[in-house]
Amino acid sequence: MYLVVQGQLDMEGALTARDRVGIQDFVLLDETTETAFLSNLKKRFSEDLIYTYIGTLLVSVNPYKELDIYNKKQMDLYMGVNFFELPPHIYALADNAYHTMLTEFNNHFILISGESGAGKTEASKKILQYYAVSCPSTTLLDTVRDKMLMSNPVLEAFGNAKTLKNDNSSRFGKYMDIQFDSQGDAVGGHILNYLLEKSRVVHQNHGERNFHIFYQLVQGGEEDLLHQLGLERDCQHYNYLTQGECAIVSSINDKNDWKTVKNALNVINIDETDINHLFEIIASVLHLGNFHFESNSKGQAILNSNAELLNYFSPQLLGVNAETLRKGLTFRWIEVKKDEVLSPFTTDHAIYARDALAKAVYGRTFTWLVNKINESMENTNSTRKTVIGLLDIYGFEVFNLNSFEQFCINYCNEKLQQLFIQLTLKSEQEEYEAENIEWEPVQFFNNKIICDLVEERHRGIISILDEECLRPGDATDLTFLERLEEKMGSHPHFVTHRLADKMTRKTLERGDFRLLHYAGEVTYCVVGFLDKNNDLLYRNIKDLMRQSKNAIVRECFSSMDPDSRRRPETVATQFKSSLLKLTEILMAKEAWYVRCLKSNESKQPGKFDEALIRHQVKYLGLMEHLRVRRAGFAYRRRYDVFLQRYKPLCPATWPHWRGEPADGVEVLVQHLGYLPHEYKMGRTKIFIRHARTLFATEDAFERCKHELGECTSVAKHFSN
Ligand code: AOV
Ligand code: MG
Repeated sequence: MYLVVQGQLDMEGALTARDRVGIQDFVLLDETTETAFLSNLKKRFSEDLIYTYIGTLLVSVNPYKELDIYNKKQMDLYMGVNFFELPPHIYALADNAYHTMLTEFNNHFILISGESGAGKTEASKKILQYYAVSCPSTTLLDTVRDKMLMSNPVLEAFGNAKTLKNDNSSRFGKYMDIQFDSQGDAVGGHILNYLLEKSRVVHQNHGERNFHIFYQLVQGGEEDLLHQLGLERDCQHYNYLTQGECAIVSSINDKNDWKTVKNALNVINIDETDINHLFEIIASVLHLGNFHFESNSKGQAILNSNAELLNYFSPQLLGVNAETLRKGLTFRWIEVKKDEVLSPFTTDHAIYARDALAKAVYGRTFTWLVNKINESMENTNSTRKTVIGLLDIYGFEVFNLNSFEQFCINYCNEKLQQLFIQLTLKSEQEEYEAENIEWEPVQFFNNKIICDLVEERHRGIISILDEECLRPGDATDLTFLERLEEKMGSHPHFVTHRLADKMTRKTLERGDFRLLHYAGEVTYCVVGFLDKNNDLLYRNIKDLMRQSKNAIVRECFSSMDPDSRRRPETVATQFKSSLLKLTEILMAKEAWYVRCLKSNESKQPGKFDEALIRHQVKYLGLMEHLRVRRAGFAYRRRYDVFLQRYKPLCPATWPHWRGEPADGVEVLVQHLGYLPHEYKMGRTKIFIRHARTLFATEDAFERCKHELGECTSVAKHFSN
């Protein structure tokens, strides 16, 4: 508790943060060595204290066990309470973002980062729950909140899957705006989704699964429903579900999840007809996966599947003519002098066409679902809105075999690291310079060089990949690799087959290239890069889907580029543009950070793998962040803004200060007893070293408001 004693702020309370179980804020550590950092983290982790601050940044270590710290009682405890008054918590961060938004009427976002399995999605759910439960409420708004909450199980069912890193790994990126009105009521939401890993629909590596929804339907679906969809209650029956050889996972209860998802679909206003269409699509994908092709004597593909099934599922589920579908999967339709000519596929081609269709139908349905959720969470009433954005994307990942998907995911993580660097380390130091604040620069690794390597126009990997995709003739994955080697061979973060031994003493296979990412080395196998980047679907199949009787399929395919002859942008280029837009959206908001750390690779409760955590602390730049924070200033406010808010705390500034705002601020903070090392006066702003100083001032303000609230002029000031 902070006390105002004759105008002085007593910060004893805040300093007792140093307790038996480590220090709550790394800024208060005696030393800033990595060893001291890790030892503090470990001490706290062994006491189930998974959260620690670096100033206002929250570090979270995945405990891999349920902790009793996410209940309503805890939420109530953290409501309206400043940082440092209570043990660090994700609720404290959520609450502080919320209250800053309300007092400053500006937009915020919470960037949750960390590698795959570190706890980002769990953290984002906890934040959303906090807002849904603890913001003021009305019956009407309750339904909006239910929808926001229920969007999670639906999107996780369709967009998450078991990988080797995480049993519930996000396979899409998600940015969700939670909209608040001026009273602080959560009134609406909007989701932007990023690149779903569609290839998982048709292929899963060993030990991994397809998206959860398939298993939920097969295992949890009601008898009638399965019968209607022509499905067996046996995952082993479906090629698209069995490649990873782990359809059943002990940590996942597909049957229960099915019930949750069905209920959630109702809450988010998807009507019965659409729900049926949705399940028909899921079943269609499973049936498609069981299509086999054989070669006839001329090497042409022939569909060799259960004719009865084809005749049933095509019209009944996918809503298209069975014969046209069969033709679409075994022939290419070419226009010759305005006539359509059928050119037979080989079996490889036919499999390609089948898989492309399955991926396209699933991927577009996912986007349809996001749009539906957005419609249901849309708020049209309130005029003045501010938002808190929650960013939860797929974390950095390295497998034994890394492909185009890992390339995109890891590139996305590079971009977010770059954003973090720009917003914290770089701009922070630039601001001190601009404000003439004396400052000892902190060195840090700037990963911009890796972002450029991937995305630079005409020169980056994506451009080279696109060029190969567009080059007519003999372009293949291997020619793409050759181009890369020609152009990138000497780049410090790119390792080619030829240079591998010399540089890293680790061999590379012929079809591989290696990137030295901010978070570690990743070897990518180029096989499939061109196809995945092109993501082509044969035109006749698209046309067929556009005529589907299944309304969702029809909608998904008719909303495509009307000029279907024009070549669509490649997947990587689209992804690059969407990340650029995301960066712009985020840059316009005030940032809060949650850095999630994975405690161990084997998902064991309570195990603190020091080497693994040290590595993450390093690459996430936490030590540099700590150094900047310690040497720097946690808070800064423009003089006029600061003075306007806190002037009632000092007789000399209340009700009016006639001089320069900076002078008024100086008088005010002197009166409040700020010590010289606690703040600095810049050109346009006051810089306050520790957040707790500002919070103590804020507490004094609240107290003053309470005590003097009856006085009209003061009350008027507080209501502003
Ligand atoms: P991720 O989102 O960071 O990975 P998740 O949030 O899905 O990781 O967390 C992975 C698993 O760790 C969860 O399913 C939980 O079992 C456990 N876990 C995480 N946070 C907590 C917590 N606060 N308390 C208890 N258990 C937790 V990825 O989406 O793969 O990048 O792509
Ligand atoms: Mg996740």
